[in-house]
Amino acid sequence: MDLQELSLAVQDGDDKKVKELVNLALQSKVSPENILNEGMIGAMSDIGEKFKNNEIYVPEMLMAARAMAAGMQILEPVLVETGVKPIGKCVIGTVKGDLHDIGKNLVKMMLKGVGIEVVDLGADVPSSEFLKKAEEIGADLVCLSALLTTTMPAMGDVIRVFEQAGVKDKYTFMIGGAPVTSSYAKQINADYYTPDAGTAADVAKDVLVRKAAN
Ligand code: B1M
Repeated sequence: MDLQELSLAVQDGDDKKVKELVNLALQSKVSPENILNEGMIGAMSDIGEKFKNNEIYVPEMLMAARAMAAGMQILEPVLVETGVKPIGKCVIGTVKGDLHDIGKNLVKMMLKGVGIEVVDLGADVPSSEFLKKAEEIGADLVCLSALLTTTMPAMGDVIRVFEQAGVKDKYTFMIGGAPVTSSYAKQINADYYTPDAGTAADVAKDVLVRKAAN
């Protein structure tokens, strides 16, 4: 099945068509990873390019994001199916001032997929909320996402809140998002930067397996 039609439906913000095409692709035995990567994530990159070139504006971006979310509702259970008992706990959120949650939702899904229990704080999350929830659930990992150059510093704010409370070393801090880099992770004292959701899940699993072995 040609996933180009799905990509175009996401870009057009046609959530009904996106649902139909995701279902059709699954029935045609296209792998959920291909549906996600080729049909949907690629569509959001194209949308970003068009926005940058002033070919589309915020409302169109928003409609594309909604269409992607509609498709994800169908894909998520298929991708997450795992059956293993939790290997660790994590709190995740997009930092203060940032409303982008699609990438964060993908990271959440992949973390669940490797057997991690995830508490999702949503988007535009105040720094103190990460500390509150991490302490409450006894999290192992704190995962932060930022998509704007202007909100990246809020990731450093979160880590500072944990440092000030004297509990930073209890947790592993993972950060990511399009403008984030590994040198930025070092700069703000985060433990890991990963470029995509799959790598984030691999690294998180590795951290938890090593922790369990100690
Ligand atoms: Co916005 N936006 N947006 N936007 N938006 C970008 C990010 C932008 C690059 C577009 C552009 O100019 N080309 C640009 C940022 C420029 C910059 O800062 N350098 C931008 C802008 C400017 C804005 C506004 C300021 C626009 C305005 O109002 N004038 C505004 C800001 C609002 C705010 O947050 N306060 C805004 C608003 C929006 C919408 C609300 C309309 C919508 C978001 C809806 C939503 O998320 N529910 C939106 C969208 C959709 C985008 C683009 C088109 C797509 C983002 C996306 O979902 N990508 C984006 C352009 C682009 O990225 N090419 C753009 C797909 C997603 C799967 O990728 O989130 O990168 P991503 O996640 C990846 C990795 O980064 C990584 O894994 C994911 C996949 O494997 N990852 C992690 C993410 N988090 C991670 C955490 C980890 C590890 C990996 O560890 C914990």
